[in-house]
Amino acid sequence: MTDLYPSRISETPSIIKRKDPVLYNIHQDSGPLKQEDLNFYEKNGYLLCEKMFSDEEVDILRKELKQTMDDYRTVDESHIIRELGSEEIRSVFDVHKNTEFFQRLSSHERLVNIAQQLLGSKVYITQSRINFKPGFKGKEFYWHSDFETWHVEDGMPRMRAVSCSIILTDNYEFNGPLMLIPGSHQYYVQCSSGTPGNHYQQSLKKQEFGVPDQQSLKWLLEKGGKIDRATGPAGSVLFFECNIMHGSNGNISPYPRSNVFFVFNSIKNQLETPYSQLSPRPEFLANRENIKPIQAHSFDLSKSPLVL
Ligand code: 6CS
Ligand code: FE
Repeated sequence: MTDLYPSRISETPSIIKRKDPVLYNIHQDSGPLKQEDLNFYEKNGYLLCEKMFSDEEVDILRKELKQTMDDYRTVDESHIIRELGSEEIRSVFDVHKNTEFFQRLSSHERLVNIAQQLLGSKVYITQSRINFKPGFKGKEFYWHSDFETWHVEDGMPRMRAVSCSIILTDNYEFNGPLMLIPGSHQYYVQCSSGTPGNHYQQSLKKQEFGVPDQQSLKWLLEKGGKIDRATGPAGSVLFFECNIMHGSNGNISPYPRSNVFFVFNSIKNQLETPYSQLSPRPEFLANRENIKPIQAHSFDLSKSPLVL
């Protein structure tokens, strides 16, 4: 089978055009997003929906996030990622499986209906995580396309996934918000070759392979015209296309920046063997077991235990 998106096979990086649509089977009536939102997403590769969750809901979400972090503070398991050279928690993966609250949240109709509308099919979660970026100490995420990693290391066949980041703290210019290059999802940067074994153990702390070269980044930036930032109040939700070039700076401000992050993949785009010689990454990063389409639910976040 030919690989539509080869990467890390040559020492010389290059850029090819995207070979998949951005929106699938799209018409406005198939979900909650309006035509102008769909157009924005198609053109730019992301969409920030301000205040999708109310202040009361954000309080509950933040409490659950803190609880999860406290629960894992001293736990040494592979799905809990700490910062390089410190005990500070950077990310907790697989929250849609390991915590009841986040499991339910991942089926919330507000999120799922949008993911279905963008991807034109039923969806499932291929990866979930909570990212903490504490004040003073939060570290950066270097520029990358998620799809490049998911294709090469996890065997995601096509660009038909969307990440959904629920912003739980106000995001300012100065507390390390996500930065995105508009329109970069239309191009695929073929990164230079070489990936160490068990790459994820290092890349989740600091990614150095499967990242674009500086020339390609400059090229994407010239095309896109600017670096956009996902700034906005807590409760906003950012949907971003799996191939958009993004990253974030460290956080030396006193204000934390944390988010919950679900990756919805089309049920028609399930993972295969990696598009490389690498062994598949663990289940907590790339879900393959018991894949079922999500049934969207509407429920009240403040009910505890949550009633579906
Ligand atoms: O490894 C992953 O699946 C995600 N994390 C990083 C640091 N890069 C690629 C992707 O976003
Ligand atoms: Fe990413």
